Amino acid sequence: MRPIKFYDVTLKGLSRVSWSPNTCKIRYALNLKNIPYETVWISLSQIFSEIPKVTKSADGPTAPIIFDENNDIAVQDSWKIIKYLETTYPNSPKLLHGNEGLHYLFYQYCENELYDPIFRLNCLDIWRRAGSKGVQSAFRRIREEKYNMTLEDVYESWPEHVKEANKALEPIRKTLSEYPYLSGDKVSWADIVVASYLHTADVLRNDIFTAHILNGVKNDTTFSNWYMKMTKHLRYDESKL
Ligand SMILES: N[C@@H](CCC(=O)N[C@@H](CS)C(=O)NCC(=O)O)C(=O)O
Repeated sequence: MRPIKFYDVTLKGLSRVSWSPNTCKIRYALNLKNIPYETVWISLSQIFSEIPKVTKSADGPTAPIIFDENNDIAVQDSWKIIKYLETTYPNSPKLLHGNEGLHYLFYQYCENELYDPIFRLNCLDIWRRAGSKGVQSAFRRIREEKYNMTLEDVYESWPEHVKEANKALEPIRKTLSEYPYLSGDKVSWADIVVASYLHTADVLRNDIFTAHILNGVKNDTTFSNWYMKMTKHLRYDESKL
């Protein structure tokens, strides 16, 4: 089998670190499924110049995408990618465990409740490392319009983001106090989604993440143990620029 090409996004000063909550899901999935791949690192601005050359699609370019030479196919969007990997490589370890709908539901919960507070916690750091001036100004404009405040004010209001993230994590912590993984005995897409979102804060605002989220609930070591167990699967391939 030829290795799958996996497009991941790099930030200035963090070369070859999978910081993105979106691409990280697919790195986890490829590692856990033992599917051979090679990373193609691109910058935020290259999402717009390089991705369309691969997808040849009219859809707005986003990362992650994969290109599977074995079937001559490009797949865009992390949910579509995990479904593709599950059906195309049925002998690799399963991550949806025959429960696609339930995993989709959980994914939607995380997108709605967890993604945004984590993003707000990190958005000034992403902006600082975004690369070109053009990308930086578009990034700032879009987020400041959305949040109706400056990125610096979003940065300063981190206690609010932490509170919101911890609220969203409540049912997740509770589930992990009953089961080793979020969908039971085996690691699954649900674990990947939460671990990937948290990983962004781990990379970009490590002190706040560690003190207030990872160890944010007194006497709850189950959650941090689960997170540490997950990060062991965040390996890197022999990647190329
Ligand atoms: N739903 C998509 C979201 C991907 C996404 O938004 N990726 C970011 C990079 S981390 C991106 O491509 N942003 C560029 C844009 O939205 O214009 C997925 O899960 O793959």
